[in-house]
Amino acid sequence: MSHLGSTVALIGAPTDIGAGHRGASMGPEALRVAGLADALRERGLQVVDTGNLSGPVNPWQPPVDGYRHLPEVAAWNRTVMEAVYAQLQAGRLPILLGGDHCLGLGSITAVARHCRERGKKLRVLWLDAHADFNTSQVTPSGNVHGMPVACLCGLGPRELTHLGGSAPAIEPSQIRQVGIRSVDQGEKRLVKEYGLDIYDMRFIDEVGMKRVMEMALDGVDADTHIHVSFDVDFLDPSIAPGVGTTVPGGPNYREAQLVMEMIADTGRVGSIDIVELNPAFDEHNRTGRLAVDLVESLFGKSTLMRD
Ligand code: B3U
Ligand code: MN
Ligand code: MN
Repeated sequence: MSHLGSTVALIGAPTDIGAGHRGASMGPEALRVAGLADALRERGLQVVDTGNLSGPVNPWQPPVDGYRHLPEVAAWNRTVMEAVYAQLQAGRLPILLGGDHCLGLGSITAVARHCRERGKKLRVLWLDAHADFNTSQVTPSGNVHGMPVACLCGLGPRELTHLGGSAPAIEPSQIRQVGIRSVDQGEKRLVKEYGLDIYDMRFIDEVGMKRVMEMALDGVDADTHIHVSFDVDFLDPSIAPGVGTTVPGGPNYREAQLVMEMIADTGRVGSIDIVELNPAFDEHNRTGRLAVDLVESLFGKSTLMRD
């Protein structure tokens, strides 16, 4: 399946409501300035930029009962969920321009509903330095961008776990996490308990990225919808400094390209999040441009043969 002629919808969600640093709210514009729309058009896609969603301002308050900005996080996620669902209904491939990673909750809740209604299998590829499986009891920060995977699996406050009406939105067996290298103490226990499929950096170093992606994509078939949730802090900070929470020891440029190319080869990408890009930490939009470069590969651009 080629994406040639398909329509992609860019959805900006300019907020850092779930993050521990300000600035991911500037992510959508940085991706636009880095030429995302034209790069996708070059790949033969139609591109509709739907502009930016709006939501509550960031009140920058300390956590309450283990959550920072819970009502505002819920409001943003409801808006994101509706926007992503509307684009899927219209037959377009949504690309959510975050914003911090708490928005993956709204985005994936919408995608899960779409897949249920169409009888499609959902595979979520969570590319991240972090497992994002914290709860209010174990979080070291109260920042909800460290919790969306737990919430999607039904673990969290009702206003987040029941965004789509019922919980859980997805089962842990539908997710593969790649690039993980920072998991908090209590979070470790939870990911084990829930049986999350995590390809951490140690495993990637031991078996290589090619084998890891073969494993992460195993079972993907013609009835599968792949959702790529791309947290830019997945990348090694030496190539991607423009994020709030850098963690050393991430995939290098070549490994990251291979990840995107192998996902592209399946032809099953149905929706994407690009999150945590923080221009306040970036160098002349270098990380924004790298994200665009990698998204091009996700849509089949490669150096040889396939172009
Ligand atoms: N696990 C930490 C840090 C973190 C999670 N996601 C990001 N940072 N981007 C936490 O605060 O939950
Ligand atoms: Mn994340
Ligand atoms: Mn992360």
